[in-house]
Amino acid sequence: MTELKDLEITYDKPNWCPGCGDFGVWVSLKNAIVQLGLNPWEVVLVSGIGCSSKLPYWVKTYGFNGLHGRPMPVAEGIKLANHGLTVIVIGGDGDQYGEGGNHLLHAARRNIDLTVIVHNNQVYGLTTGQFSPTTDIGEKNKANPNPIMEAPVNPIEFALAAGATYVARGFAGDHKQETELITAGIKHKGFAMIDIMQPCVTFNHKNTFSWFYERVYTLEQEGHDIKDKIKAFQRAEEWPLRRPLSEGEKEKVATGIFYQEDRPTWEDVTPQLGSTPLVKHTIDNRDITLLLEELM
Ligand SMILES: Cc1ncc(C[n+]2csc(CCOP(=O)(O)OP(=O)(O)O)c2C)c(N)n1
Ligand code: SF4
Repeated sequence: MTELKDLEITYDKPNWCPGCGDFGVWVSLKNAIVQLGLNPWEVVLVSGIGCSSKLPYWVKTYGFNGLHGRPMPVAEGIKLANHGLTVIVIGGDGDQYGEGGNHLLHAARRNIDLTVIVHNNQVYGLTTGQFSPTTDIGEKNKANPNPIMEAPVNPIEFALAAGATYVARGFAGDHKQETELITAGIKHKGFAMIDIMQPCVTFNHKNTFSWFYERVYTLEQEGHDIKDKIKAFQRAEEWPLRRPLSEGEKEKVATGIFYQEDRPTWEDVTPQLGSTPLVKHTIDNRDITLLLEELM
């Protein structure tokens, strides 16, 4: 039985800024691994580059810290080589919706059995707060003195349209819900994307913990039907806004599971994998002469 102490790294501890939302995601992910009874050696955390992407350093499972925006191909490769493993992708909003957006799109439509946790702080944190694809319209800061004119990416709509079969939004200020969403995402058979709003206390002075506390509500409270894709799009459309706020208007930020469906995974429809992971297939000494002749 895995306990939290089995996931602790003893020689190092996180160097995120005090109060960073990354801590919340870190704790919730470890809780989810324990609650699911996963052994540390059955889990691989794959990340890109960014403050959030350092998370695998501080969880005692297998881990791979790759290139900015590129954790998805690595994770897909690991999953195909050994689909007995639980593979979890960790990245920031820049990593996943900017540089890695194309990989996210194709992994979602394949419905490969991965869980993607996006630490969405609406800035590029590690490189000192430049605007990311999810920065609110009209924002400006030291790194970007002119108000941003582009409408933000809507991660929930993006994942729904791409074909993800589990789509959720969490908030790093609600550990209970965050743990539940991550646990359900890992349990889900297919491509699960969890967008977690996690304030960057150093570089995003707008979307703070208190900003979210005043705006978040849960879909569960509203009786949302997670099997209804049209309703999921309607809820997703509420936020982020693609236009400046009107006078007296206040955003509503839905959290919880927007959508979940059962659909065959990429592993299910790839006959070469079968029920035994590729790494466990026995290699015999077949003569490949005929194959070579056919290809020459
Ligand atoms: C291809 C490439 N482009 C740019 C960079 C520089 N870079 C490193 S981290 C980063 C931003 C990370 O932001 P995000 O993914 O949102 O994660 P956060 O730091 O906010 O957690 C950038 C632009 C890089 N390392 N590689
Ligand atoms: S810069 Fe922002 S995202 Fe990075 S550790 Fe500090 S608070 Fe967290």
